[in-house]
Amino acid sequence: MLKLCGFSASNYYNKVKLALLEKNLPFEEVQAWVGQTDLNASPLGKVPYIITEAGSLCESEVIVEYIEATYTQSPLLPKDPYQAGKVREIITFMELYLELTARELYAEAFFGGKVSDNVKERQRKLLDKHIPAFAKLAKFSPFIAGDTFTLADCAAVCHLPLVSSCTKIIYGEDLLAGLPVKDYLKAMAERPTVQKVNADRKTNTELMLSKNK
Ligand SMILES: N[C@@H](CCC(=O)N[C@@H](CS)C(=O)NCC(=O)O)C(=O)O
Repeated sequence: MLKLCGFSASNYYNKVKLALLEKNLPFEEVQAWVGQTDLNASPLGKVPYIITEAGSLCESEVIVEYIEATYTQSPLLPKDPYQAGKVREIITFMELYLELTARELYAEAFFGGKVSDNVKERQRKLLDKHIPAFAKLAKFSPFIAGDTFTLADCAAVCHLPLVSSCTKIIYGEDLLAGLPVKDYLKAMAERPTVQKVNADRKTNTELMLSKNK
């Protein structure tokens, strides 16, 4: 059986977990905290990674693409290559320009650390440029890439809440407030798969924070 390695507080881990749940695939979760990962499977020590019968794979987008190509049930990408490209475009924007930009602030926003004013200013400028660009691509109608649940929703459900809460903590305002993110997340949270991911995330985040104390 496919093994998903990492921990449920991680947004990238949860993106893969949500894709597996949506496709109704059997998988085993193997808890591996940062610092306890298999460096052969994930050379940068990042989570998630998966163990398949063929071997290991790391990087969440590579993993979900592998799963999508291997298991055709409940497709999470449109058949049409251009439409599939539009889904991937939204994922790339969310990860490269929103999540990774906001990530520079997580140490202070979530982990009791400090981020310099310079970094806060630099990331704010980037977010002020990246968020309107993302807004041009995202559909929220009702799914992030249009009328069907796709891999872009698996990513959005896990990344957007972090960008919202982190910018609220650091800048005193949710920089995604101009987009229908709240209503979107509320609608997504009606899915049993999302409920499972969110419930596990809450429990695991508490565990992680108590371990780090
Ligand atoms: N691009 C990677 C990002 C994964 C990532 O950053 N995971 C975090 C946890 S949310 C991690 O493992 N951080 C530890 C580190 O970077 O050393 C992916 O898509 O899988």
